[in-house]
Amino acid sequence: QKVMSHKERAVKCCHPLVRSLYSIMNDKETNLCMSVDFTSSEDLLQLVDKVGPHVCLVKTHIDMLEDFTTDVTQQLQRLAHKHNFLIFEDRKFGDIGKTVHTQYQGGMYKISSWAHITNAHPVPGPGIVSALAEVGKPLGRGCLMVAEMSSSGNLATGEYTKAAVKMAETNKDFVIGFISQSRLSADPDLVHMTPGIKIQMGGDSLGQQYVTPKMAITERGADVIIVGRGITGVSDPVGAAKEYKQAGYSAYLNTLNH
Ligand code: UP6
Repeated sequence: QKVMSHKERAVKCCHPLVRSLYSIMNDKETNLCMSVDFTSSEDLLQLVDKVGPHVCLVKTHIDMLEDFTTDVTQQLQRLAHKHNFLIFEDRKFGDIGKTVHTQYQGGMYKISSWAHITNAHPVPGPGIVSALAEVGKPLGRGCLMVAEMSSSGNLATGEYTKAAVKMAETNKDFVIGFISQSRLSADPDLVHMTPGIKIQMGGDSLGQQYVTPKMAITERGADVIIVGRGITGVSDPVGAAKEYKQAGYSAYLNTLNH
């Protein structure tokens, strides 16, 4: 199967947000998304400012912050502009349409107002996509379906995963891809993002399972690798980010030559 380059996808993909993402990936030569799972706003913003030049995407769990104010999301947007990356709030919405509509648009975090990308579990059925789209589509936002997970014993397999793929393929005006562990759709419009990545394979004590950047990209077909503690948990996060960027990008270049 012929792989489309970032450059081609930056022009040909149907969703403007996907074209922006691939154009950033092409310009900055990176398919790295950093997951900054911090509890302090200052820690988060400081690291994002340092690592920003090396990533295409910064992923947040905004509800982990103990000192959240709207200033954090304003600063995040400023840094996204400064370093040319997109913001992905890993909210993993998973409720009925009416509830997720309010959670996405309002509450304390107002996720739709600052996050270019968010994600949703397919478990409630297609109503979750229509509800989130009602909020996000007019703002040009995009959503990823959590079609597979990295944690051991997870239930996102088989028919469940297939249903998630269908939800994506039939809602491409808002759903821009997947959180997955494998290539689920041949459609180049749909972005595959893979978490559970570390240079050292293995896991943690709470069920996380890691594969290497190279495995995720060349064997599992990831477009974007999502790295958290591999970067944030080491003494030199910027050095680590450069390593993951390099590993991820050279694996991508290899897929083009095959
Ligand atoms: N994440 C996974 N696996 C999934 C979906 N999401 O690990 O299947 C998220 C976690 C965390 C990040 O919520 O924010 O990706 C992975 O972090 P780590 O690299 O530190 O393990």
